[in-house]
Amino acid sequence: MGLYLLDYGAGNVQSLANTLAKLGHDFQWISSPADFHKATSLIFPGVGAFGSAIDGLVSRGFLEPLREYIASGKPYFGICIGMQVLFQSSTESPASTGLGLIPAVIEEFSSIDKSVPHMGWNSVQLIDPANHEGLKESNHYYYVHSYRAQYDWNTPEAAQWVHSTTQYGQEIFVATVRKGNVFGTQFHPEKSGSAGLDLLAAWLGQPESSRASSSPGKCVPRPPKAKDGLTKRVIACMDVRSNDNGDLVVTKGDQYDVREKAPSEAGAESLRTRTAGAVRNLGKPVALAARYYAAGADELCLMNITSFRHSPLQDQPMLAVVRAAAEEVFVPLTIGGGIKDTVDPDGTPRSALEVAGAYFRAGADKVSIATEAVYAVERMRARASDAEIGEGDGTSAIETIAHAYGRQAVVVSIDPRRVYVDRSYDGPYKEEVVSEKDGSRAWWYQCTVKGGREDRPLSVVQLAQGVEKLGAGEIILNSIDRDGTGQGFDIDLLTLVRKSVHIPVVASSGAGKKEHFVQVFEQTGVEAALAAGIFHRQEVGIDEVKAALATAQIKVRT
Ligand code: 1PR
Repeated sequence: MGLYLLDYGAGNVQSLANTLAKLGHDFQWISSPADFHKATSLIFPGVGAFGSAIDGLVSRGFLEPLREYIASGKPYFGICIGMQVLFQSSTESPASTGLGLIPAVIEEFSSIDKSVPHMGWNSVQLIDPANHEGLKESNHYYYVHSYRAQYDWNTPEAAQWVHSTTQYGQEIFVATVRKGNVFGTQFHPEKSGSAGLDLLAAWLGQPESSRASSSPGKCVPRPPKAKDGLTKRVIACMDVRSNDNGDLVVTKGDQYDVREKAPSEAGAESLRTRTAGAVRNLGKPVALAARYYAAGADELCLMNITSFRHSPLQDQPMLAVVRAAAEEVFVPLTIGGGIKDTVDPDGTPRSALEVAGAYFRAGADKVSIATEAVYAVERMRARASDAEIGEGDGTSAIETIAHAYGRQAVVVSIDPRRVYVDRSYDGPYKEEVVSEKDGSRAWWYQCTVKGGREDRPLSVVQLAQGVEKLGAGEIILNSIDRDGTGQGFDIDLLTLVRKSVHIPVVASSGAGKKEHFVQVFEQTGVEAALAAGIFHRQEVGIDEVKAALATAQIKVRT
């Protein structure tokens, strides 16, 4: 069978390649227009922005061969943007024209009642349960997109393509399309754990003749239900650095200090088992990533906390870690640390976009930016008048990466610290001052750079709103005060930021028991919660966290 994958030059296509390898299918990449004639099945794993995808297809001379391939009746599977290009156009990139097979337009989600992008695990509702193609309504699949095709059952020419729908907020949108030789999913099967692997295996397992034929769908009215099916995400985070022997290890700090405490601070237990001053070693990154995937983590983060760059970009040790982790893990993988303009040891400049591109090609799905995000917002504010956030100038890492790969691929990791003030404080951050319920203490949250080593004159709300404006798709909100303490997430911090932005917020730092996850989802509107120490030390399992959330009637992927 001539199975080919289409890569238009942006986005993480490596994940799909890893998935097919895992499923035991050989494939080739489309590398020239002539390859479309050799393909007997074609998968287009599009990630990123609609316009970049169309531009990428045009510049490689792939757009017309793709149109001809689909018209020839041979099986086609489009993923995310690979499905969206079948439509007429997208408001994401009004100047670009899609293939126009499906007579409808892709539009942005409304953020009035929900965070945008729609990011996380949601369900599907089949139009005709008898025609499921391996899709299960009981499963959750991983979605990450800001634009969607609304399901319009009153327009039969478009509705006949619709195979299943999903609800986000009060919007019903197209989850999968199926007609003739075409199958398309808005979600990412290659990132949807075993549910996604099963779906791809079902499609690939059919004879090519079955894959190439299906009847048009029915027009089924589907009004929104009271609640959508998006689940809350539980994320395991691994802070990675080299230890004193030069080995890459997963470490974990207390308030960002990753070295073992001196005997006087550490107590008898540590005295026997640890070496004061050494970098804490909690395991090997790839082995831990595989363990968390198997345990049901909804996403994984790898943070390169010292962003070591003693080697050329392509030899950067963290790339090898991402490559190896992506072969084992079929849920989204975020990589952070050192996503900025850098220079190789031989003097070759590497833009943040190139650095991010190297990670995406290695198998990362999102990059996380911390220090550079603070500087970008500072620059943006400096260009604006006092009362305004300002405008990006298109050069920051957030903007360049979001433009090429889509905003859903750009996460900003914020490292704020509490600054205690008098209750009479009347300074520049007075609007953001939070007080203890009994009024005993008041504080605001100051942003830091370089892993908390340097404070900046920027508040957490200023940073969060600034990075949203620049095009970040998600925020990981750490707390230097809570990191590694096990005292629970900083609810005040999370509430403050959650209400200040429209993009998803991931709660981070301080989880000490499963009840802290219930608390953070019940008391703040955050979309996900991340923990490190309790998972690394096996004090609480991801399954226990999910069970506690389910008992508290919080939707989770089980
Ligand atoms: O500045 O773009 O190069 O990114 C550096 C990244 O490395 C940032 O995301 C920053 O948060 C992270 N980082 C830098 N130094 C440290 C450190 O610990 N010394 N890690 C560090 C910060 C915070 C979380 C942690 C949660 C949960 N770690 O990653 O996993 O706090 O921990 P817990 O559940 O154990 O409480 P750039």
